[in-house]
Amino acid sequence: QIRACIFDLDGVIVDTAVYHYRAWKRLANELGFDFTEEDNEKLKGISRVQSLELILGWGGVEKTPAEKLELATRKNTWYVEMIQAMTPDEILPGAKEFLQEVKAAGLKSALGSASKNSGLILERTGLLPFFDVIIDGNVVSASKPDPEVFLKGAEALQIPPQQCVVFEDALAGVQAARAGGMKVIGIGSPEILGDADVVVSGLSAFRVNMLDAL
Ligand code: B16
Ligand code: MG
Repeated sequence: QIRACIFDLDGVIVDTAVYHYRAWKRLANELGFDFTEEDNEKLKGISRVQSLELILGWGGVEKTPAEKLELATRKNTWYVEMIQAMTPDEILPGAKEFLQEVKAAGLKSALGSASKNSGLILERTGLLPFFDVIIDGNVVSASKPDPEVFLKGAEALQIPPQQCVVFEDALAGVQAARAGGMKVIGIGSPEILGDADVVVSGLSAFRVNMLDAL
């Protein structure tokens, strides 16, 4: 019996990957190299510092820890400028309706995101009231596929992991949910997220009553 839903943010509720891409690309360009939108796929679900390490590797650029901190901060300033301007129109199809359905069914909701900017994004899109608990990059030390983010969500909701279901678009996130002993709904393609209990194209293709079959 599922009693709580834990949602990843980027790729499940909103598509902030495009803004991450624009900001990281600008940084790479300032450092004298470029990377493709295909490369950007590898940054989904990965923390800010890990993303920077990968990008510097692609450009063959070496930096000191202090320089890395400055670069990550510079990128985040541009990123925050863009997400400040987000509106409810940017909620992914079906996400708000599904969050409403979850609430109406009496289930609990938590956010389980790697982002340190999740509060701002939920506020700008008007989704903050739908979450009982927010677990994000500000309170988590181990990145997905480590289950910490989702286990902290379950703990804060006071619901056993076995009674939680995670909604994730990244392979590392599906693995994290599994490692935490939770059910998982993959959002995206079955080729990549095959490890999930069910894979759907988006939340518009999912209904609360489908949780009964898990
Ligand atoms: P920030 P999620 C992740 O969000 C993004 O997918 C990933 O690209 C980003 O690097 C990470 O958040 C950290 O974001 O720089 O805002 O702290 O998919 O875990 O909701
Ligand atoms: Mg994601």
